[in-house]
Amino acid sequence: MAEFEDKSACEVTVEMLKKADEGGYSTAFTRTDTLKECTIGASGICCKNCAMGPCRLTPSKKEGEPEKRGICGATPEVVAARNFLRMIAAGTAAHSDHGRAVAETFLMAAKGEAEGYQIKDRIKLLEVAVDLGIEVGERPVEEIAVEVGEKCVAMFGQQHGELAFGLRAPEKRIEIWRKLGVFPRGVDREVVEALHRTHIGVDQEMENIMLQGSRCALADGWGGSMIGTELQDIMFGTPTPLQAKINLGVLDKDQVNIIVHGHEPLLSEMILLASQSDDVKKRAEEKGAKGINIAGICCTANEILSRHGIPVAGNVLQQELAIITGAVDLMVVDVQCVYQAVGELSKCFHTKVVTTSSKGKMPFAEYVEFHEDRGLTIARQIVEMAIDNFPNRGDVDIPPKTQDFIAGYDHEYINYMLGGRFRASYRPLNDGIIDGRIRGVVGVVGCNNPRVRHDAGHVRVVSELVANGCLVVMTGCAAQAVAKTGLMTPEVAYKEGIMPQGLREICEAVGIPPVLHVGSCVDNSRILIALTEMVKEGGLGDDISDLPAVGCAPEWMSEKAISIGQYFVASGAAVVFGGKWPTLGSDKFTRYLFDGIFELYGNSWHFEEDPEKMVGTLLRLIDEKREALGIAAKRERVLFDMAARRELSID
Ligand code: SF4
Ligand code: MSK
Repeated sequence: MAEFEDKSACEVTVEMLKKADEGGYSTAFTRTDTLKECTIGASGICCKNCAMGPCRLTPSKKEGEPEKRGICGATPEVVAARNFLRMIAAGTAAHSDHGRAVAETFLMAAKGEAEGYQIKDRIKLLEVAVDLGIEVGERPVEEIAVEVGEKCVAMFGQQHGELAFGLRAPEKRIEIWRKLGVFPRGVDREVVEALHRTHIGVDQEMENIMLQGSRCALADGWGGSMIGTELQDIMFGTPTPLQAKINLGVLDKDQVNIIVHGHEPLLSEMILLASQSDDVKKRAEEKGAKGINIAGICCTANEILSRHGIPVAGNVLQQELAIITGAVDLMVVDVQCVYQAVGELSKCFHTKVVTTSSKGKMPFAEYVEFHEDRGLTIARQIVEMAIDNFPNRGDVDIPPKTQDFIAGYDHEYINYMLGGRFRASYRPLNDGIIDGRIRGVVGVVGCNNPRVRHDAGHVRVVSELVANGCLVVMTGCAAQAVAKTGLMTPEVAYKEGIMPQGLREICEAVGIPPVLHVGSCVDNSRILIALTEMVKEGGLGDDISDLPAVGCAPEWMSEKAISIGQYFVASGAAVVFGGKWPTLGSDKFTRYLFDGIFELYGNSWHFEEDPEKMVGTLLRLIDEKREALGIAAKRERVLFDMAARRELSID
């Protein structure tokens, strides 16, 4: 079992890996063992941007030998910078194409042309309308919604000027962006320009390449992602805290199990709606099932979790393991983070895998094209496919363990919970930081990566941050990793040894856990708004770069994570990544990202492979900001108490 335990810190995952091994099933974990990474590619110095290459600019082994150049003369730092910018562009494109699909559906819903979708949060609609400069007055809600939808759709193709949501940032940050010329113009334009600049023979200065890196990433955080989050909230409801369960034990042997996986809630919201109708439930009973059980994986899970408390089956590395339980009657996917392997693996079981987006098809899967104008009808068709597949089940082996946790802490709710309905504000949070009860705020986000022990980095970093008095906000698969430990329950505040007295007092008084689940990957835009609110509240400087707040991604793997990291850095927050760093082949470019850009943004990137050392870096960065603000207090680093570790099953 030890060998399996080396691969994951999640007990349920370890159990399923053993089962996969016994059954001879290939998973991302086993493929990692057999697939050696290409060290040149991994260090960012392989260029294949034209057919004169690929040019592998490995460092010279002999002293005095000149540095390698590409056939076009490209230096390692330029190759590394171009590769880095291409990652940002791909990440921005993924988040923003999600945002565009949401905006287009929103517009259809506002016009009454999207079956099953509606305008649920009218207050948020008006707030967003005001931010977009739309006249509200006594106008009908539908009319305002149409104008909001049109403005948001237009932000993707906007060619000039400044993205409207970027103007929500603190004034000082806006001035920095204007001075550097990195205020994004339109979402698509920044992605296109990033690809143009990295084409052979265009941008050959790493500093200039990275200006576009910032502009493109900002178009993600303050553009595509923010549009996605805001309009999803208006259509499906702004999240508020609710209790849910997590881990593969949420699958039910007696019910039809449907896994929703991918990213956009446009599909999963309709699947949920379709599964609740009486005749669909009756059909399930006729097939011998006690009901229909919807569970999520990856960020689709986070979306329907945050708004409906739908259980989470697991994070990205558990997608294949879910199928190996034999209990999944249908896995329906849309876009992003869906492993191609699930299609082929499903053929070893009765599970149907259904792709729904024309952007993402897969061998061995059935394709049911999703169209938002007939969303509910198509969702119903998919739910019926799952029901009809229920009698085909073979052996079922569901690991029984689940964990309760609380999700749904968006920035609006944080505002409300701290100050109450009549004096909602970030004042208590800022005061808690100023008086030292909260040492700092850390956003821990991102994926799992089988090249590092599954969930271990997230859990280690977060538990130690909490033990050292930090309030942690989380999104994505990282949030799911920590939800599995129990650190996302308010009761944790009453346990000994978990956190220092000051943080404990705040958690007890407000009734929150020390770790807040704030949603999916696009919801990192909520963290941008929360940081801005902290600045505007006062007492912690006049820019995001002054705050004792840091971002980190201990187990990242996706290009979206690089885009997220860059938009946080360009917005003024320090960012620490774990796992591996994609530019180490060029010292010059790496030093620029880690030190050079500090001059521009007031913070920079950092890399720390070891989670233990990562905590040290995060605390140091927080303490430096506290020192600069004149609110520093001398304190020792606390290690997470062993008894508490056992109580939370954190190894
Ligand atoms: Fe090589 Fe230059 Fe072509 Fe890249 S762009 S593959 S470095 S010749
Ligand atoms: S799903 S991007 S693996 S967090 Fe957003 Fe998880 Fe990373 Fe996909």
